[in-house]
Amino acid sequence: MPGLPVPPVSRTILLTGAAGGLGTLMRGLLPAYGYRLRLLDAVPVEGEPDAITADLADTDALREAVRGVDAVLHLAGISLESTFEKILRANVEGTYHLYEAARAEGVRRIVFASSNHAVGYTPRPAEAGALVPVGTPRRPDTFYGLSKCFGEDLAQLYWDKHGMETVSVRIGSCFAEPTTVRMLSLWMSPADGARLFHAALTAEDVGHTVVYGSSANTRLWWDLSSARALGYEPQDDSEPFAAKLIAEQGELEPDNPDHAAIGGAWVSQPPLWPR
Ligand code: NAI
Ligand code: 15L
Repeated sequence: MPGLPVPPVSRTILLTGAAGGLGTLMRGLLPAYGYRLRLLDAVPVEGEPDAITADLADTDALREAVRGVDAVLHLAGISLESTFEKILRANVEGTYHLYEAARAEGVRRIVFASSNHAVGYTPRPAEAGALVPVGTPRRPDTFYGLSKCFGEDLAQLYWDKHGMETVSVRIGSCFAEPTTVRMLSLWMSPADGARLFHAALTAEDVGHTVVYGSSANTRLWWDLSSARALGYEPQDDSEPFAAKLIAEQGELEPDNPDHAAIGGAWVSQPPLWPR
């Protein structure tokens, strides 16, 4: 059947952040790949009475949640800029607690939702067709982006130290449709998101691999080759949305805050201090 994975898999995956936007999309899409999903979120997951309601700070609940799963798709966390203290607790300490629980329970692989904001200050390519490589130095644009850098380094440490594998997916913008001109370059359709997560969950010998998460956009800014090497074959392109968005918002001219860097307007966002 077109669009469905071949072959289907039969694996139990812990999906953290299951109540969120991306978690909700993936709850809809990943079962078609054969996954059994165990769900976790700090808040109840609507329509899912068996979902685990637990904070990433609850180490006992995390141990139980990861017990017996084949892999974790780790989406939980603060998904926008916040105070350093909040980011520290949810994204830094929370991700550490998850990795420790997974290590203790012998889970072999985590797919980690990193973000374009880990490289947010990277200038967007000046020439059409030039692509930012996955090995570009990280340049977080926010405390949020910094926490994603931490997550990537944590993943590397757990691979080197414990042999636990991770695919860190620097997601662009995964929503039903792109809503800004910048997103025309970074958009990952939900269906391509499921394809990429499936590839990241099933590819062999990934060690710690960092990939960018986008569809095959005509206006792509970054290099998808490490994602493709996992077996990811994006099927979508944001271009059908381009004419309408450009008519409404204009091209990314220098006066547009989204113009200069991959992180868009996030690079000019003032820091949020603790109180
Ligand atoms: P979201 O904010 O809609 O969902 C995040 C979920 O995590 C929420 O349901 C929230 O309750 C849960 N959560 C937050 N702190 C928690 C904690 N301490 N313990 C347990 N659960 C907690 O975010 P979205 O858009 O679904 O993103 C999912 C992940 O993907 C996030 O890690 C985000 O940083 C990352 N990402 C998403 C992108 C996107 O385009 N949607 C782009 C780049 C990265
Ligand atoms: C992210 O990392 C956020 O989690 C998501 O909500 C979007 O803002 C996305 O980046 C983006 O840059 O569009």
